[in-house]
Amino acid sequence: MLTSSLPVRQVSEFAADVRESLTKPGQRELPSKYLYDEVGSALFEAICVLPEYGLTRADARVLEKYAGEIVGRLPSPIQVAELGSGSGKKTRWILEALSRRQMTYYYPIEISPFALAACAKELGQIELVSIVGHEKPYLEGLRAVAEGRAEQDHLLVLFLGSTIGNFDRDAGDAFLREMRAILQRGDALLLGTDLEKSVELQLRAYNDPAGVTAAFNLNLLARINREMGADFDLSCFRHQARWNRVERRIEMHLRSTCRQTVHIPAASLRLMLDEDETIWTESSHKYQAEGIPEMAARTGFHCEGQWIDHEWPFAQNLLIAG
Ligand code: AVI
Repeated sequence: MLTSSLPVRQVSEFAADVRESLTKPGQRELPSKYLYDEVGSALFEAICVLPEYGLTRADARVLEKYAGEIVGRLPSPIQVAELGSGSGKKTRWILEALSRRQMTYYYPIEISPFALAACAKELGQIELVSIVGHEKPYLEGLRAVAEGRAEQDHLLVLFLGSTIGNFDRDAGDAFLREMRAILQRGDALLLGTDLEKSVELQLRAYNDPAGVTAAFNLNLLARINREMGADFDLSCFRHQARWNRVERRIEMHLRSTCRQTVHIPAASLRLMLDEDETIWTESSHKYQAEGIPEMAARTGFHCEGQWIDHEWPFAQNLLIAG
């Protein structure tokens, strides 16, 4: 039996979100945050090691190479909060660099208890680092960390892996502004952003030949079947990755291969899909390095430094709350 089923309150929130997004006029959607149940999180870990998906390795390479330099630009003393820690592997470089100069508290913030456990296992052994996990949505967790800190402590927030790219551009700005409102002047945000590269490379990263990304995408329908008693027939859907040239983003869709009806009892929904109609499940916005300082200025930060991986164009941006 899967242990990742949600408590009743969250199932009904999930059902309400599924109902709302699938019945939107025009393009049907499903919120990308629901891709990450236990199976989806494991599939995402597998995506991160795919040869075609260079993003995670680039993110880690920049941190490994420049952690000392990045840490050298931070105020002292400083505590670290991470939004969506994942397994915590990349964070090691920053925590090790910081622990050379101070005792550090590290607060991973995650809604997934599995990811929090993996993170504690991965990072638990670093000397002079204490880990306190928060099983909460990002901003709620960050608020708790910010309120609990000692007066003299600054905060470094890590938002790595280009997760910001999964927000629409306006929602990304709004999210950074909300984050800024929780922080104090001089606090830091290390923001990872995947940079634009050839369309071919980008499409391959989200449509790998082994089908791992397809499985990750299709698992969302399987999850709705498991948790809501729905009857999606996965063999009647195909994974699709598209490059949206206007919005500068990859979009993941699930294409219905025939005209079909799906029942989702927990969402009180009977869904009729046409042949070739798609359900849009995720966006991954891509960035230009020169645009990041503007994004920082729009949202109450200034860009103090930028470190770029040229093998797989990716930028770590150090933003300071102004
Ligand atoms: C978590 N996020 C940054 C990944 C991305 O690249 O947008 C999720 C992902 N979706 C498909 N592959 C990876």
